[in-house]
Amino acid sequence: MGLFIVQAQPLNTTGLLGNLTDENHYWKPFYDTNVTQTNGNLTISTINNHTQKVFNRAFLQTQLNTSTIAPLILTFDYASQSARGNATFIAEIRDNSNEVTDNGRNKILWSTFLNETSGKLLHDAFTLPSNVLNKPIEFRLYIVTEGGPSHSSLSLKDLYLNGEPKITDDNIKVEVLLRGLKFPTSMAFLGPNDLLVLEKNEGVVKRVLNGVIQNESLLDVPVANGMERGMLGIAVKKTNIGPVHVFLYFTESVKDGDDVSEKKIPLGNRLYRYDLADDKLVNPKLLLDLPSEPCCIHYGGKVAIGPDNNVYTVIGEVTGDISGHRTKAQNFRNGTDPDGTSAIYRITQDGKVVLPTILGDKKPLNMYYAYGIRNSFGMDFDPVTGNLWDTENGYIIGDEINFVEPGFNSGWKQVQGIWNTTHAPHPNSLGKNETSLVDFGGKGKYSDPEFTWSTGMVGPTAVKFFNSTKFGKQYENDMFVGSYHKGYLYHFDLSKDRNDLILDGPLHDKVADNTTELQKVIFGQGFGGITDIQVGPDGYLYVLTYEGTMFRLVPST
Ligand SMILES: [Ca+2]
Ligand SMILES: [Ca+2]
Ligand SMILES: [Ca+2]
Ligand SMILES: [Ca+2]
Repeated sequence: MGLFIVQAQPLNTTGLLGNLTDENHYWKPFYDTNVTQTNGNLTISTINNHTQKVFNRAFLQTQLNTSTIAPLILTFDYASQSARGNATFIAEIRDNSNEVTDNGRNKILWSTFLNETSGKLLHDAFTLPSNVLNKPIEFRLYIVTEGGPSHSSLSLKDLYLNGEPKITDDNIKVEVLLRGLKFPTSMAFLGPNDLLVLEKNEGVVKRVLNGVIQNESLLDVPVANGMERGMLGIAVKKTNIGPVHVFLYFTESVKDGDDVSEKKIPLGNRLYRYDLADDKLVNPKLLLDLPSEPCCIHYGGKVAIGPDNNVYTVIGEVTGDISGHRTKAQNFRNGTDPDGTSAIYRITQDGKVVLPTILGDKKPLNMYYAYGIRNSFGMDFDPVTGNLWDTENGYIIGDEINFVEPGFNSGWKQVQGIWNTTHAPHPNSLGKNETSLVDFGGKGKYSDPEFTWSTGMVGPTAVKFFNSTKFGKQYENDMFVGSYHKGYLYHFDLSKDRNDLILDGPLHDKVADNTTELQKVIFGQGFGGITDIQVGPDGYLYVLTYEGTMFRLVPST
């Protein structure tokens, strides 16, 4: 049997533990290690005290024999951990086929230290590389002990790969609404049980009616689809008279995938307005034509309609950290004028400049609402205050949640998170005056993120305010944030004036310094790569993942 059937059918949340009873997949203790299963928990523990370094370990031999769509997320649910002396904990995946390294050992495909939990860590997740797929592998857990009294143990409640999501609040449960979407990036509701979903690589807009994906696409346009290119963002606006407007952001090309198959340069990252008529999107009107060169990442793409009825969209620096654009919008004081990258845009629904402008009158700066953005996959307006918030993606570290006032400068490429881009603490951060950044004649204002991660591999994506009472007063208008790499759904309370997040204890510094600190704001786990979050007309929370699943969070009873 396939232990990990990803995508083809839902994985059992009991993951590895569920297979302890399978004769083909069982944990083998090695070298003074006990492996026990009690109360549903898997515990590995050291037997003897050693005076020298010892790798106590347990193996699970298995095979990840199904192809999957990234990300491949391995989640640990801890029961307890007890470390004495200098014990450390390691998880590792080795190639168990014939491929061996020079020293005759099975090749290590992936390895990580497990965090010291101190009894506080409930769960942790890791994104696995795709090279662990389609070959026999050995999954190993180690306790490394070194001298002195070292009886240590690691007890897991569960260990699973791309399993079913879990919510930390028992009063809320997760339903699977549908599976089988192809790389969905964004969604928008037309009405109750009626929504539009974008499929990235084929450049299509699909309608989902009562949980069923309709066969006929509402729109199919040619898109470049390498890496982060494709059909990326959508917003729907109903008008009192006339057709429903559908705003779409995509990487337009001559035919689907010609950037990959023929090395064609895309036509551009473009924002269009369409009319919805007879189950089709018609009358395209080009509103923005943004850069898509030199290459294929940091394209942003989310679209939102503001309380001012203007259209907002976001684009990153376009291409990676070395070859990205170097203009004043990336805080290069001697750089060229902004070229359309690293911006949150604000335009009218007809694509006109909104007056008065915020940062300058020259095109395209006259449409910039914010700048200094490395990349973003999430934007939403606070339904109480009308303020804009976004998520941004850091380089190695420094993923962010930001309160985005008009003229906001997020600091890239001098600052990311609260660090300068060499990852030293940024001297001017945490509220002090900025002098080294571009401010467009005093019109731009830098501010630190309201929340930032100093841990890597987060990839925050969608941000959504829960303007619903369906989960009780305690969640009304709270902020939910999705993430790509670890499959976490985060939850944040806002301060009374709603300009800050309420962050207690070790998060009071607004920095998640480690996984343990994050536990308080992790609301759900095991979602896979979240790409969008919406509140439905039914008042429930909808979560979309890149693996093609749409979830709905509803009250448990
Ligand atoms: Ca297409
Ligand atoms: Ca920033
Ligand atoms: Ca709340
Ligand atoms: Ca902290």
